[in-house]
Amino acid sequence: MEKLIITAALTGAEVTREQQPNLPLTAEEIGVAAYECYKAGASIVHVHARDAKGDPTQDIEAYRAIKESIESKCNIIFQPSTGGAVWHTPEERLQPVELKPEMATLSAGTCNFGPDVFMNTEEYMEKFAKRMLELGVKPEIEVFERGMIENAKRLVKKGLVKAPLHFDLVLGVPGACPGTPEDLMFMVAQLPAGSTWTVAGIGRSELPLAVMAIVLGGHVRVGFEDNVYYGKGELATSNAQLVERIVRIAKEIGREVATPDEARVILGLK
Ligand code: KMH
Ligand code: ZN
Repeated sequence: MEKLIITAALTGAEVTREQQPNLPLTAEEIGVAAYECYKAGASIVHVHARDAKGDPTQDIEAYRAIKESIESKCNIIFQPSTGGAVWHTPEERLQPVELKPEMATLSAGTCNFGPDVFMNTEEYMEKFAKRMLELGVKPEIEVFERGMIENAKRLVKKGLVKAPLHFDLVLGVPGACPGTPEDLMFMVAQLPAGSTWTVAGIGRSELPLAVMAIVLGGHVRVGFEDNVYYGKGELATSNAQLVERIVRIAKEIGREVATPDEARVILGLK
């Protein structure tokens, strides 16, 4: 089995300091959190920027500051979000791709997202994919529902995304696909042959789905974007604490953990 890639989703667009007092918000805080996760065993950081008030922003300069902060500390793979928050325009969301990161997320369809709608029309999925292709940015295909895997296959047919694809199965978002073991097994079975995949279980599904992915040969995403708790009613003290637990479990099961450079090879990054 290939080595395990652990992604730390540090901040997200929705989580607040009221919900998680240790949420990293500034470029420096996000850089430090990325470094702690790198030391713990993560090889990718999935990043959302926040403005001076702590609100989500897709401003390219905010992402540039985060990228520089992370790169000054370690060689972890920087993966900015193009999902942003549900109210960002597609033009706002696409901005961090212009920094030519090694990877960026590419959401593969529209779904309910709690009380809101996370909008990803075909026109904009194609626009995002085309720009990433032009800039040599590897998309991580974000899948919240079954049909989104078919949308990704259509992007490949149109020549807008190159196989092998890398998927992030985001399971347990209220309003989208639940995060049960059966849902994960079903989604994995639908992926095109040769794909790599990671799972981001939301809330209480984070840990069980992560353990399944370790066993099945997938990869794992943890972090405050997806889950602010360590245990029932117990807030995590840091993103790194959540990474450390995955490393411990992987070691017990006998799955080695990838360094950032090993993850680059597995994902075919330049
Ligand atoms: N914040 C969500 C609406 C991504 O980062 O690419 C979308 C999201 C996906 O988080
Ligand atoms: Zn995200």
